[in-house]
Amino acid sequence: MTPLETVAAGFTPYPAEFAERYRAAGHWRGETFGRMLRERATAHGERIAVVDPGGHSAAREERRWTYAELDRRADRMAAGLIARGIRAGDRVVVQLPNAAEFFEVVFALFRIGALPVFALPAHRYAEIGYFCAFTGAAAYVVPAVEGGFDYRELASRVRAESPSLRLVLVAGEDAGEHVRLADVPCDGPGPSAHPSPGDVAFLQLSGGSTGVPKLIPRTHDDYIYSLRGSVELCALDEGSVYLCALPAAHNFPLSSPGSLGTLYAGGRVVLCPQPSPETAFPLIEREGVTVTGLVPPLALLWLDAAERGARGHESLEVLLVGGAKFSTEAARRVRPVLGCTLQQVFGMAEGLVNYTRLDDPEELVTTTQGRPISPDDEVRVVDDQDRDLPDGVTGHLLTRGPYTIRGYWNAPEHNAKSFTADGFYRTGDLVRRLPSGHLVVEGRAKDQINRGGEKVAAEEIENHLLAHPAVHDAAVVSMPDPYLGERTCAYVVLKPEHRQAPPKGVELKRFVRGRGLADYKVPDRVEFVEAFPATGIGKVSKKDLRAAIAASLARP
Ligand code: AMP
Ligand code: DBH
Repeated sequence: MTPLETVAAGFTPYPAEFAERYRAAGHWRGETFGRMLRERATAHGERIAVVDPGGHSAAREERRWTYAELDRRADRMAAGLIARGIRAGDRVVVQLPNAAEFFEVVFALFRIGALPVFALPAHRYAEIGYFCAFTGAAAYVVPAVEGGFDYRELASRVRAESPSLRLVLVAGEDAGEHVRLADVPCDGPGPSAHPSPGDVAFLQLSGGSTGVPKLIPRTHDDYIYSLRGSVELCALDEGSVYLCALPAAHNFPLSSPGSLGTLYAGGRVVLCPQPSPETAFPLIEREGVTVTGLVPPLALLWLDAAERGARGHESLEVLLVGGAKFSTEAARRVRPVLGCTLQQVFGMAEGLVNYTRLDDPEELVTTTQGRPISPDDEVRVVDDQDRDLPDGVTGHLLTRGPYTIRGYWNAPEHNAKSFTADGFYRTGDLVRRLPSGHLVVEGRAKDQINRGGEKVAAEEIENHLLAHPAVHDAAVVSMPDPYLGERTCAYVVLKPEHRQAPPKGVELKRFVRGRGLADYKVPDRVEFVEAFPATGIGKVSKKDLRAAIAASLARP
């Protein structure tokens, strides 16, 4: 199979009648990312597209790239990647910090028709090795050293075990045994064919609820529609300055409206090396930032800092908060404390994104998670038997629409469970719908912990715990946390022969970390029990475990 055939084989296309409807409605306009950047460069070439303050391993000094420069760089990077054997349909794992190179590489790949696989800086050997193996990745792009972690070493290890991986590119001065990203661009021939708007543009990651992360295939047409819709609802235009404070590759800061939405609107993206108020506020002030997106724990940190008198945030007009539930109490503080409009956003990399509208009454903005972008987003709230529920009653959220996937990439068994026969995605979220169409997130049915916006699939962590020689069984559940909303608690049953001299909790944490897992997935707490509480039919009752840890935390 050619790389393009491999991509197509794992992709569940939109049924023809839906594709036609979305085109007829003007949602899908036949745009692609490669051409979008070219058009913006033609329309306003000398305007600044990306500001990177530097100070990371990709570059010490500040960079300010115009649209024309980003466009030119993407072309030269595309030519260089082609010269090094990257072809349409190749998968390329991109794991970069918030650096200008992220856009140079990603737009180059878009132009070639190669697919970025959007890894996060926090991912380690377990995740990256899996992404490379599962996608058959041809290349992997990393920084040199970032946050004290040497990605070149990780890349060497991954490369030794991934036969498909032909190329490791390092953003930074010293690439070690790999290739310097800065040495790739050239003036050679560009791509011979352009990707089609209906082609898969990239693979995004799901927070997941299964043993291994799932990959989300998004097309140019569907994703660009979600950008256009977001740009409109967030009122972005050429004068907008978006601060990318969360990891750039995550779906929220990428597309809601995020950096890609900002570039779509002809605005300016300012990359923030890390999201603390100490770093972000001065940058906001210096660059005249007008809009940004944060997860709830960071929004709380910003609110507290501003209340204590920290300044610099004054140019902010809109603050988007999403990724996890933002409490009404915190939401009410945004306008008085930060002086900007709050926009709640409830989205998912699989598609559906809900926003509160900028002109919604304060009550809706502070108590709901918004309503869908598109009039063609179909939302169902159903009971356990998939029967529709009336407004106001909490149930499972199912959705289908012009930018929601019809299947994970290459996951037929899982797709049979995650999608209804007629193509609705089972989000795993429990919501209540108001007559206005606004949704209130009430909880979660999926086996996942939402650690302040960072999703942890319980089963994935349980599998790692089960690999420990002393562990007989493991059940990972959420526990309440005042700062992150939730943290992870691992309940563990030891093998009988290990009960006399049990390992300590920290040892199990160290063990999980040692298996090369992203830090945020390491259990925050480990509890040893003799047996798990069971449900009526004998399954582990996670409900009881959650209640037990919550009760024990509540005791003084
Ligand atoms: P993912 O599938 O990894 O992209 O994560 C999407 C999930 O994050 C959603 O299905 C929700 O569970 C959660 N989520 C995102 N935004 C919000 C929000 N504003 N409030 C509550 N949960 C959210
Ligand atoms: O949590 C998410 O995945 C998310 C949150 C807000 C998202 O994907 C989005 C907006 O687009």
